[in-house]
Amino acid sequence: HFNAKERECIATLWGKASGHVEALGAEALNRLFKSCPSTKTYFSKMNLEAGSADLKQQGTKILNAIGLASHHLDDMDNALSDLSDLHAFHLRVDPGNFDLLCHNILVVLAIHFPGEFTPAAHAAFDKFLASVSVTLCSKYR
Ligand code: ZNH
Repeated sequence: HFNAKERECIATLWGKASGHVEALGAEALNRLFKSCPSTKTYFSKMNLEAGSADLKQQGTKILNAIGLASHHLDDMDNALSDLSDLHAFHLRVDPGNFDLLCHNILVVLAIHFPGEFTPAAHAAFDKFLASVSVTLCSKYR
């Protein structure tokens, strides 16, 4: 799983991001929708313009879930259980979309926290987001 250095990197980066979930989350979603337009189909009822209230609200929810996961590196299945039910049984988001979102989250962190986004932190956070994605996709059949 995660070694001590990885845990330190994840905690440091999340420590920087946690106070800005709305802005960072909205920016990550805006970048996702601009760079991968097919992902917009899941959010047909939302206003997906840059800076919209919907984008801020959804971005906040996603990043708060990632924050929760960062505090449960060793029991993510439990901590994200309801959320994986939602994505697998109700939303049925194609698993490939998770990589796209994770990539855009990394881009946003790299832009806003260049000092903390060292190669080691990049690798650790990438691994962390991948394991959040695996968890959220674990109940797909
Ligand atoms: Zn998701 C929802 C998280 C991915 C799509 N999400 C959601 C929520 C959360 C989340 C928290 C809310 C819930 C409630 O409300 O209860 N996601 C998440 C995370 C991730 C995700 C953490 C990763 C990392 N999602 C995703 C993707 C997609 C999605 C990739 C596609 C593309 N989600 C979604 C939808 C929804 C959600 C559609 C619903 C919205 C509404 O509200 O309508």
